[in-house]
Amino acid sequence: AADQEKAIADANNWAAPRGDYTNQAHSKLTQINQGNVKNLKAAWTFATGVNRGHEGAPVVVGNMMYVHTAFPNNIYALDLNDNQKIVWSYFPKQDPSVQAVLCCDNVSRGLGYGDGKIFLQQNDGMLVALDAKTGKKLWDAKNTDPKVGATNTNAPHVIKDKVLTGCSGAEFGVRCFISAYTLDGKLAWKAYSTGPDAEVLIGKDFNKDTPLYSALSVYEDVNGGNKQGGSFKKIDTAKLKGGEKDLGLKTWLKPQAVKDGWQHGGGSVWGWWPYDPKTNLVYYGTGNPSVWNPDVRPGDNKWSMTVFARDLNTGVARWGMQMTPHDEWDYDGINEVILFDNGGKTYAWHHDRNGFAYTWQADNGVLVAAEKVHPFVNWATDVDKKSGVPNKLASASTHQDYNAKGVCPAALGTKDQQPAAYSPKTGLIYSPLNHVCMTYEPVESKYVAGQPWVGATLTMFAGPDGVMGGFAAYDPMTNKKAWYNKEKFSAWGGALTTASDLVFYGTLDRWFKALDAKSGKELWKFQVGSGVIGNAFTYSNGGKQYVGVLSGIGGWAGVAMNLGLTNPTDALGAAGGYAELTKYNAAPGGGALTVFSL
Ligand code: PQQ
Repeated sequence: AADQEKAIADANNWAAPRGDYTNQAHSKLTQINQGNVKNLKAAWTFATGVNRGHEGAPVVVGNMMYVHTAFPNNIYALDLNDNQKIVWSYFPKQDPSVQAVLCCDNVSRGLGYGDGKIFLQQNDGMLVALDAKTGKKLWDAKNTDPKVGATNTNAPHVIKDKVLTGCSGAEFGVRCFISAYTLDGKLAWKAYSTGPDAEVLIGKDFNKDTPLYSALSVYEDVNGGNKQGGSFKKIDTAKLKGGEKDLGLKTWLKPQAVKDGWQHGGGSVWGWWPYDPKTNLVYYGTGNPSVWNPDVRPGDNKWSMTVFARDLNTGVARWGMQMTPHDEWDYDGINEVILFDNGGKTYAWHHDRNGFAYTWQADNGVLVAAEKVHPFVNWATDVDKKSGVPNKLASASTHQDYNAKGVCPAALGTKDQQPAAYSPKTGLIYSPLNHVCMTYEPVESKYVAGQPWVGATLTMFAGPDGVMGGFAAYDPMTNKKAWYNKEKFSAWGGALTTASDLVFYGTLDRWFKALDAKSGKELWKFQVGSGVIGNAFTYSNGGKQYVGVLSGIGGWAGVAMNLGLTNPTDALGAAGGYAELTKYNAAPGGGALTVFSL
């Protein structure tokens, strides 16, 4: 939408979920700099009136700020020229039972803006467009059905004349997708993560520069593969035949827990999606294959765990690479892609849950770098550049009724929903980290529509550095680390970079921090009301720069403490791993926005 593109071009605004189409979360504002950041003071706060995890960031356009909340996904439109007075508010009516089918807390990752509208993707699957001036509802569309366990937590992404939204529910056996609507509410296209090429929107040119990404079977079984004692060995790349069709069907082999497993195959879509106007490609990742018990879905389970590049107009996929074929650990591939330029070319960067950071040539998907983000990653040794296939280690293979111990990273990955940021000034990526390992025991589980269908029991614990998290900078052309700071807990909130070489992020023990982007040295911090799982953002109003962040503990890391769950395996292992959060946060954490200025 023209108004959105104009708003994005003006650095005073924060008009898209990650600032602009690149997903860099980089601001050109420089008033707050390395010299004066120590003087940052709280300018104003806003309690959202809602408890539980608050993810994402508000939208700022001109004098208006639009703030979203966790379920029931209320919206407040605040006038920044009039002491943040509420101009309008919107209170969706959602069936409270939808909360029971959200896997990882009642989160919403924010709002979309464009065409004079504010777009909200409710947890109950309704995509809603409101008049940005008045809050009046203009249209809604039913995107997912919570009756079968399908929900939404993603922010709607407005890109040119489309609004993109996703689908959550791989812990409920949902067959997920990404969908694009026109700005007046008509479905333009829908691309499933599993199934026949016609429904995954795979055309004849798919992976034409990277044919081995479309190979039928990328592992050979060792000692019976899917059975206890078995594991998987990467097939010699020279023996792989690429360019195969309908892999979303053919890589779901039998026998399976449920007939035609791809029909309940997960591949959820709930991340942050960038767009490159030069090629008209939009990028996103798909989540884990359902069910978590890998033995009952032999095969690579395509196209779960995949980063796709799709044409914005048609949805047809240009390329797609599966990061974790035949997932055995819940290493969802949904983490954001960040686009950046280097030497006249555009690259797509992605820190996967599986503990590898990937860099592709953005237009054709050629893999240029794939490295472990931390040496503790112990399920694979490396990634084959031609096929994208990881060399799995038998020692980390998981099987039904066998408790695999000491697998690193844990299911929530070396990074989860918390988006990284990039600075074109330093040329570095800044990634919030999880430093968590696990035990993982797949168990038999029967599919019942609308009921949890997980099929594994986990415990989580701190990794070998003795902490649960960190924050690190990487060179995205090599994915080698520039610097690394430890954090007591996972850094579960998104990063922001500014042209004054600052990087901001929040922590689960309530700190909001500013670092020197070059060295990682901490320059300032402030303790907010509850743990931060929201994304740092910045804007300028009346000539003054502000930085802000939503607080409100939650997400997968905080859901157990929010619900008072204390059995270590509760909340898929988060209850034990993050038990100490109760020493830093009241439960259930209340949502608030805190905004700072000089
Ligand atoms: N959500 C969070 C969060 O907000 O902290 C963390 C996770 C989700 C995960 O680690 C997941 O695996 C996950 N999986 C699905 C899915 O497979 O459908 C959905 C979501 C979600 O929508 O929040 C999460």
